Amino acid sequence: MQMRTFEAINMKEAIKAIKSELGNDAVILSTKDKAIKGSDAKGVEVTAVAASSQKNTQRSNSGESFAGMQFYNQQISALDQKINSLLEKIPSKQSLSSIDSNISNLNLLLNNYLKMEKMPLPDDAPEGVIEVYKQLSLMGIEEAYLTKLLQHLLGLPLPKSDSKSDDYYKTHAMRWMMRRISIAPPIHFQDNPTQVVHAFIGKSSSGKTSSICKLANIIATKQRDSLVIASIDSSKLGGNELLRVYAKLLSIKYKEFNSVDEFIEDSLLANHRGIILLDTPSHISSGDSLTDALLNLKSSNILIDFHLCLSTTEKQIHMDKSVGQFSPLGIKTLVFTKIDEAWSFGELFNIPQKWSLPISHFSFGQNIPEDFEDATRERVLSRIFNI
Ligand SMILES: Nc1nc2c(ncn2[C@@H]2O[C@H](COP(=O)(O)OP(=O)(O)OP(=O)(O)O)[C@@H](O)[C@H]2O)c(=O)[nH]1
Ligand SMILES: [Mg+2]
Repeated sequence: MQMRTFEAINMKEAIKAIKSELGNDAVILSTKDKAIKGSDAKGVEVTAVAASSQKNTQRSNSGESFAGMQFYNQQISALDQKINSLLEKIPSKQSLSSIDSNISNLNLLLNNYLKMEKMPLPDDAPEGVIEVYKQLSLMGIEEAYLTKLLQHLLGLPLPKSDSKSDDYYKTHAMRWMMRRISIAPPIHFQDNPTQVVHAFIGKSSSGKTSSICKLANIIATKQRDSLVIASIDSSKLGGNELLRVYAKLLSIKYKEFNSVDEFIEDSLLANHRGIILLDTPSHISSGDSLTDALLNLKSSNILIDFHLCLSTTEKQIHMDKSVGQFSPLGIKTLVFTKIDEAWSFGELFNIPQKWSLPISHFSFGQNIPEDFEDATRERVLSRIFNI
């Protein structure tokens, strides 16, 4: 086999040269554009092989096969490069799973939206129903839930006495909502002798660090020795000062890490039995997204629960975004913070409903450890109904 590479100003010229050198049976193996030396114009480079060339019979067999091998090696390494560059473009398993979960988020929200059959308040609705409707509407309860509640209230038998109509409908509305509020067991209830990491996640200033200090105080009363506070938040200079000082005050072990990987590889994790409260950053500076970095925690063998802190001073759309952002991690519970600064409490009902997530705790002030409590259905209702 004789293989040769030809350079010419165009394909026609190249074929002419091939035919004259390798004969009419020559087979073209590859073509590519090539700059012509000393000019801006582009020419072609064609590699061809003589099919049954008489001219080449003098060539030694070993020389031919060497040239052939060289050619195929070049082709294979070019293919290799192409495959590698394609592989680089294929999204990682993690980003696929995050896309997957974002699609399910969208699906969920779309379904939620489609299910909303908005029902106008009928003119002849009882006074008590109108009162409840107005109050809940003012509190920001979503239209979809208001409509369902309205259908429920309007389906009730009329109250026996008109003077008690307000209370009658309010009590029924509260019962209806009570059945739908999902509360998680408080984090400090878990007397698990094995190691569990409770990671607090959320947007910047959502109350992660403060909640950890408050919770550590409760857990320390029962399990001081098996409690550890750790932080992988190295985003701010001195950002962990509160945790460090508070851990010292409570005589609890404290350790900080520069990254998720550092935490996973640390001996603390391998040897500790008991609860680790883990503080996380609201963003990271490396190329990975925060959720991707935290996903590494999940894929390691650590038993980890993620608790999402949501500041009630935020608008609901921002809370929804926060849940959406962190949902690939599998959020275990919601911690509503800054309840003392909120104007309306509809989100305490809307967000857990919409995302099917239970609430574990409320934080209602800056005082550590006082302003923190276990979530209860009654607390949610008392905030919403202002009682
Ligand atoms: N009023 C009020 N302030 C709170 C509450 N929880 C936290 N704060 C305050 O909100 C600010 C931010 O709280 P952090 O606990 O540092 O929030 P974080 O999520 O750790 O913030 P980053 O680490 O910066 O993302 C601090 O000034 C806290 O004192 C609360 O329930 N009510
Ligand atoms: Mg913090």
